[in-house]
This record gives sequence, C-alpha cells and structure tokens, in this order.
Amino acid sequence: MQAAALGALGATDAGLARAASFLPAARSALGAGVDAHPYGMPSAHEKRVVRRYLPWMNATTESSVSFTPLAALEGIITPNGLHFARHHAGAPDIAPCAHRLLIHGLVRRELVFTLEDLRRFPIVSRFHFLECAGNGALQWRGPQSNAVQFTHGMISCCQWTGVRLGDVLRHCGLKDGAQWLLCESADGAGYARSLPLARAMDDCLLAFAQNGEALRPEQGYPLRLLVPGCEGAASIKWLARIEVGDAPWMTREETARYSDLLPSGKARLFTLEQQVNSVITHPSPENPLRGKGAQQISGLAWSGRGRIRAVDVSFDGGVSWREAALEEPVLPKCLTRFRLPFDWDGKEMLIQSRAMDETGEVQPTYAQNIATKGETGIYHNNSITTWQVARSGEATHVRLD
Ligand SMILES: Nc1nc2c(c(=O)[nH]1)N[C@H]1C(S)=C(S)[C@@H](COP(=O)(O)O)O[C@H]1N2
Ligand SMILES: [Mo]
Repeated sequence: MQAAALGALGATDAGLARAASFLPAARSALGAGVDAHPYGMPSAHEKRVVRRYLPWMNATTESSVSFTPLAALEGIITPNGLHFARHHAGAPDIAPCAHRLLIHGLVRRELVFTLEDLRRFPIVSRFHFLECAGNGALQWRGPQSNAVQFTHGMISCCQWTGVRLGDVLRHCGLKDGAQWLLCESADGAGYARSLPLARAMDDCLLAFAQNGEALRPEQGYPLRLLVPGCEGAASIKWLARIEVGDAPWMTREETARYSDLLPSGKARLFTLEQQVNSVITHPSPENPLRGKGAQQISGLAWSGRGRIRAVDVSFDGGVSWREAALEEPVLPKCLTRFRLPFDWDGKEMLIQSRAMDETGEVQPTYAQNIATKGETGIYHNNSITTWQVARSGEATHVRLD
C-alpha cells in the first residue's frame, strides 16, 4: 500500500510513537490463570457475536430456529457455539454410552451399533456447509429483515468427522430392491426423512464430531447424519434408526413441509440440493463502511452441487460486474470466501454478489427466482441479494429485480 494511503489509516511514524502511550493497563497487572477457563470462551468484548432468533418465527423455543451471525465471522468455518440451530422438539440430552443406531429393513443383517462399533469403520473428516432449505425465506418477496444474520444466517460450515454411511450400509448388506432409506432421530419430534439410496452411498457421513470436538448437543450429539450439499432437513440429528426400503416414506417433513409448492398448485418433492448462492458480509447492514478510500468487499459463496467457480460483484445494482478473488480453500459443498478490494468515492452504491458453481449454474435475480418458484415460496431462495450503501456508509437490504 502507498505511504499516503497508510497515512490516511493513521499508521504514520508519529502515530506509532503515540500508540506506545496507549499501552493498556494490562501491562502492569496479571492476567487470568490457566485454571480460569478450562473450556475457553470468546473475549467478553465479543458478547454481541451470538446466535439470534426472531420470536415471531418460532412456534416455541423448542420448535425453532436460531441464526448464525455470518457478518461477524471471518474465513469459512463457523465456530461450534455459533452454528445455526433448527429443532422441531428442542435439543435432547443423550448419553453417548446409551445411544444406539439400528439399521434394518432390506438388509441381509439387521444390526444395532454402539458409537464405539461405528468408530471401527474408516473415519474421515470433510469440510461442508449445512443450510436449511428455508434460508432466504424471509426475503422471498422483498426485504423483511435488515441483517445478514437473518437474510442468510441459516447456513453454517464445519469440518465434520465421522464414518461413511455407505460403508456401514455395505457392512449390513443391501438386499435387492433397496432404493430408499428412512432416517429417524431419537428426539421428541420423532423427526424422520426419506433419503435416496444413491445419495446415501455417495458422500453421506454418520458424523460424531464438528471442528475437532464432539458434536454440540444442538447439532445432534452424539450422532447425526450429514448429507453434504442437501437441505439441512435431510441431515437427521440424534440419529437412532435407519430403515432400508424400496420407496420413500412420505413423512410430514417431506410432504407438508420441505416441499416446493409451485404456481401451478403442484408441489416439487425431494428437491434436496441447495442451489448456488452467495452474500456480501462486508459491507452489510451489520458492517457499514467507515469512510472513503481503500475498502474491501468480502462475502461467502456456496453450492450444493460442488465447487464455486466464480463470484462477480456489482457496485451499480447489476449493470456492470467485476470478478472477485476466491480465497483458498475452494472445496465442494463448502463455504467459499470471496474478496474484492475497491476504492470508495463516498457515493451511494447498490452492491450485489452473483456466484456461479462448477456446473455452470448462476444465481437468479429476485424476479427470476419468483418466476420459476412462484410468489408464495419459502424454500430454496438463492436469488441475488442487494445492499444499498448510503453516503453515510450504512447498508440497507433492498429488493432489486
Ligand atoms: N432430529 C432432528 N434432526 C433434524 C432437525 C430436527 O428438528 N430434529 N431439523 C432439521 C433441519 S430442518 C435442519 S435445517 C437441520 C439443522 O441442523 P442444525 O440445527 O445442526 O443447524 O437439522 C435437521 N435435522
Ligand atoms: Mo431446515
């Protein structure tokens, strides 16, 4: 960076000398000892970085969703305590030694596994996002909330560790006619979904850890299914039973819910894949611009179909586009961080990001999303989001067709 630009940011020699006088009182006192925090927590100054929920969205606090504060995070990994949480009957407390996974139905050997049994299969770790199909539902027909946390916070990304569902199913031995699984949980909702066998044999995990430690209770401790790239509803938490069958079960959660009602009155079922999507987190309603000059656009892109190939950024509401840099690693079915430095002239802007995945799929505009999925949709909104940045630097969520 040029000396002049650094000067504008306050990093002059004189500035550095003065900084010495700002050394905190901490210099002359003892800090917290090793016994203070057996399990470390964020600094007390970060206490605003928390999951949040909208009371009117939740039937009860148990049948509910809380959102990840995406705009306060860096990189691509969601800290475990900030992973969004979507429960239909609250998060149960399950002792791992008492937990079992039953696999039965069209298998040669019906088996009951303990967690220790499962750990005898080859263990793998994979980086994947998990996104609720309802992410973006709030702004289906226009802005309803002015925060990235609520427009896009039903997505999180972890390094998940577990064993391959395919290995465990092969161990049980699939019988002729096996086409679908019913995956059911041990929670009070008896939450259950049907999963096509081909997907189960592909890259699904029986996960017991996230970001290096045991799953959090809210994420399904001690065992969850992870169906990479698919709507979160398929990733059954507190997984207790898998039945192998020849047809889907048509549970409530795949018929009355998590199906896409089209303008024709028909509904699409089993639209599992999360489509290509992105959002700018800096600047955003939570992160206004502070002054003209050197700035950096930064945000997140993802696709349930594979890797992100490119992200374009517009400063003028989609009239012209510039390609952002993708930060490594760029992994399939994982959040990808994009960045684009720019010089702000202090004028109003309409900023947007538009991602393309490796299959060539591109995010639709608001109008295109409604044209294909209807006015009254809830699930699978992946349309381009617009922040209107005012001269003050404040960013506001606006609808732009
Ligand atoms: N047992 C069980 N599994 C569940 C759910 C649930 O309520 N109970 N909710 C589903 C939905 S709709 C989503 S989006 C994801 C959310 O996972 P998370 O709470 O770990 O973010 O879990 C899915 N698996
Ligand atoms: Mo969901």
